[in-house]
Amino acid sequence: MLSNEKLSKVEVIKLEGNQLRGTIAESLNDGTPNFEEENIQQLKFHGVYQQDDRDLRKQLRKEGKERHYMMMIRARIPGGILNADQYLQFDDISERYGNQTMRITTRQTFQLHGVLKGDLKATIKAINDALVTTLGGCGDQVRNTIACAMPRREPYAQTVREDLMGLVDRFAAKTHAYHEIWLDGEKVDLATEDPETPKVSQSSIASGASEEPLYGRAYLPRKFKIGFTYEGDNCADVYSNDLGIVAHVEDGEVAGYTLLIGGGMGRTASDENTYPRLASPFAFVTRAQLAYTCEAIVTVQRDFGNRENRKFARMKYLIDTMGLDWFKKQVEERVGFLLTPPRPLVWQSFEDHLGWHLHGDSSQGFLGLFIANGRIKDEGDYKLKSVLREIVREYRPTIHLTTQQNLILEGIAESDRPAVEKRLREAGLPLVDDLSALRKNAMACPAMPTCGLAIAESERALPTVLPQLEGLLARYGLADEPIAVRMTGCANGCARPYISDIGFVGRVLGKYDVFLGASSLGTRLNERFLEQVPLEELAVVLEPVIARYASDKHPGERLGDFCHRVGLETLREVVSVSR
Ligand code: SRM
Ligand code: SF4
Repeated sequence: MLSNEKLSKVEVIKLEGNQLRGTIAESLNDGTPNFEEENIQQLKFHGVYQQDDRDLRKQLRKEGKERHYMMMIRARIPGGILNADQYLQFDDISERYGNQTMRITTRQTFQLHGVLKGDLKATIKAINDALVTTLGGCGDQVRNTIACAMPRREPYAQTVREDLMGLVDRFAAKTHAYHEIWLDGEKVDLATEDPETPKVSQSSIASGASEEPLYGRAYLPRKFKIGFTYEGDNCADVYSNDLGIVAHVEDGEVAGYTLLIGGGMGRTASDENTYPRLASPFAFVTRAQLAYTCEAIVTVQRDFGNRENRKFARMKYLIDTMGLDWFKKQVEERVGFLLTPPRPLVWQSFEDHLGWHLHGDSSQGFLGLFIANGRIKDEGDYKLKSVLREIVREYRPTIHLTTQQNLILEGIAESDRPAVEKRLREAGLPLVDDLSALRKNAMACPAMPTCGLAIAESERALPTVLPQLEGLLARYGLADEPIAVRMTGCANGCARPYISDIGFVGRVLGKYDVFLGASSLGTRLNERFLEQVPLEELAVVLEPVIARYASDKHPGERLGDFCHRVGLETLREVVSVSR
């Protein structure tokens, strides 16, 4: 056990925070627009980040005024599934208390931005009224557990869902603080099945216990991310999680899971000792072994993860410091049996589940919609938020949020499809067939003006680069190539730019490092190709690479694989000659 002097500041705050209470309740009534540091850290566990409007910072400073504080609230929506009422409740809450937009995140949940401190309690209460929680949205605990978003009606998918929800329950914080602070002590029973869409199985999130049997007083050293998928379909980028869980389906049944451990994208641009890492194949477990093996993995990280320096506190650094064999022995000691080696994994696809798909030979299906940067909003003639509200009210689909920031309407009758699609198009939402291959694979993180860590634009900058790249690809006859572009406003990697054909990572205001060479299947990271390229030149500097790709690519070869095969050194020479 480390002495308090050695612990990082956040560790001390957690230890002294009385199981996530801090003085949040008192601060809610103190009439100020913001929280102080200790409570800011505690609030993350409750799904709340304190932010300020960065567009206003300069002006307010000039006027001698304080920052315009506002809160971002992140829900926890396991596997991204909501019923129609829950969706409509989020829509309503975002209108009443937020900035009128809803943001689908890369971990398939909703973020609401722009909530004022005075409205925070009412907002969280309203989210819980929809039987959704925000506890576990953020903080040093197991975060929202993600899964391949494709709606599947086969019995094996129900089994995987049950196993996922079992882990969600097991890893949910058990403190009563959340209910005391936001729900006036009420305990909401989320275990009830929704009669409308019974497959949306909910979990109980807090037992009311006054202590944490799993997390203890200090919770985990850092965030911990879990992702599920099915062998062959890596739409959810499972290798980017601390713990990836890959279901093997044989003869229509779940034969077990291959576990991958130690993934994480975060790095600090100024520190070469930090790095993105893909999860390593670890073990194969049966369904019966899944929960306690996962718990053993989480507790090894809990007990040995770095609590002195948060930069190195993710499980990937523990694994690299101590070695995979050491980690395995620790887990085996805790589970009491020898682990079975992981099964070899074969991936066929990584693409999101967009467009229209029928469920087998039924008359119902699902429609996957591309949502630019996950932002559901109305703006001018673009009436996405309104039209989704109307469609959800009328057709009552189940909503599946995806890990690529998109949204699937599930349970639409084939006969209703033309009317639904017509309404979406009229509201200004291009359907998947209207979009270039580049656009439907593009993602950006929020960055400015809400993210306190952003050093460059992202969500507001990517739309200026995409048309230039589309033009470039069209000139070289590559308009149909599914090239994934991902942009972030800093090196933390929230839109997973290190697993994409082209990654743009904000380095300073207006300039980006360019990354190339990843495997589109999510099994190889890309490498830094160029540094500090101005936003306006991003497409220009890539022209020689695209030209070379057009002339030298093998049939079916993806841009990332091509760059890896040819080598970034060679491609850098091509670029420098043409500059
Ligand atoms: Fe993230 C911090 C947004 C997915 C790695 N991330 C943040 C914060 C909360 C900034 C902060 O700490 O003050 C951002 C809030 C911005 C805003 O205004 O909304 C933020 N992260 C996001 C979202 C909304 C991006 C998006 O485009 O959707 C995603 C929310 C996911 C969710 O629902 O839980 C989001 N963040 C990710 C991912 C991708 C993933 O998990 O698949 C990563 C890389 C994977 C990983 O965790 O390694 C990621 N976010 C980070 C990091 C770096 C962590 C590290 O290990 O170094 C930070 C900074 C930190 O934790 O110190 C961060
Ligand atoms: Fe903010 Fe950086 Fe994450 Fe973008 S990548 S949301 S700028 S922390």
